[in-house]
Formats: sequence, structure tokens, C-alpha cells
Amino acid sequence: MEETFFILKPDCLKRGLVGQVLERAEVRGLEITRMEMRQIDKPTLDKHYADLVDKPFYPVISDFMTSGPVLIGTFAGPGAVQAWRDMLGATDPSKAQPGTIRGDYALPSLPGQAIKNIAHGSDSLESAQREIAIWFGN
Ligand code: IDP
Ligand code: MG
Repeated sequence: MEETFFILKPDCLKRGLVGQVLERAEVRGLEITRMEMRQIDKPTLDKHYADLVDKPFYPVISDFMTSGPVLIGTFAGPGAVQAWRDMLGATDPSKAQPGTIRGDYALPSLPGQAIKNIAHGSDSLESAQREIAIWFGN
């Protein structure tokens, strides 16, 4: 069964939205196959966001993602990777459609601040496998 990797980001936990976000995934039919609360360490985040570490805004993302506990985990189901991406909506909450998690629960960030958009989802099957290996080992 296809698996995708998720992170419920620090804003999700701080705002008490864990139940609502997980409920959406479960109601859709995605099965939680792993889940763990973590305080992210920067070296692991750097591996996870290897394509972003050299961007000028990466330090604010890194500070945001390590600003409080997160929940990491995996969802399984047919087409789980695309299903969870579609449920999240666009990266920038100002572009995310109503009905998506980011469109319903997040607002645009102020200039120079990290985009706080509730949750992460792998963007492809290859990314999912890479990320699951980083966070959980094979
Ligand atoms: P994604 O989460 O929709 O896959 P990515 O481009 O992979 O988006 O970026 C990872 C995360 O980094 C985003 O979810 C967001 O929290 C943050 N981010 C991305 N681009 C920016 C930016 O231009 N400014 C601030 N934060 C950003
Ligand atoms: Mg991404």
C-alpha cells in the first residue's frame, strides 16, 4: 500500500488543531501507520529540506520548524501521496483554496517570516520514500 510522510508543524500543535487535521485525513480514508511526537533537530531538518537549505529564507523556516514539538508520521492508502498533497492545498495560504487544510486553517505570513501552513506532505512517491527513511529509518 502506498505511504506518504506527514509533519504536523509547530503552528498546528500550538493552535490545538491536531485533532481536526488528523480527522480530515482519517475521514478521507488515509490510515495512520506511524506517528510520533518529536522536537526536530536542525541536522535532520536540513536533510529533509535538502532542496531548500541554500535559499535565503531557509533560516526562518528552520527556526519555525524547531520552535516547538511536531507530530511526524505516515498515512497509507491508494494514491496516499497525491491525496494528502491535494488535501493540504497550495504552499502559500493566500493561494490555498477554501476546503483545503492550508486554505481553511492558515493565513499568509508577514514578509520575512516563515510560511506557517499547518502541515507537510511528501510531493512525490520518491520524496515519500526518502523522507520516511530520514525520519523513521527504513
Ligand atoms: P510545500 O510544503 O508546499 O511542499 P516547499 O516549497 O517544499 O512547500 O517549502 C517547504 C516549507 O517551507 C513550506 O511549507 C513553508 O512552510 C516554507 N516556505 C517555503 N517557501 C517559503 C518562503 O518563500 N518564505 C517563507 N517560508 C517558505
Ligand atoms: Mg515540499
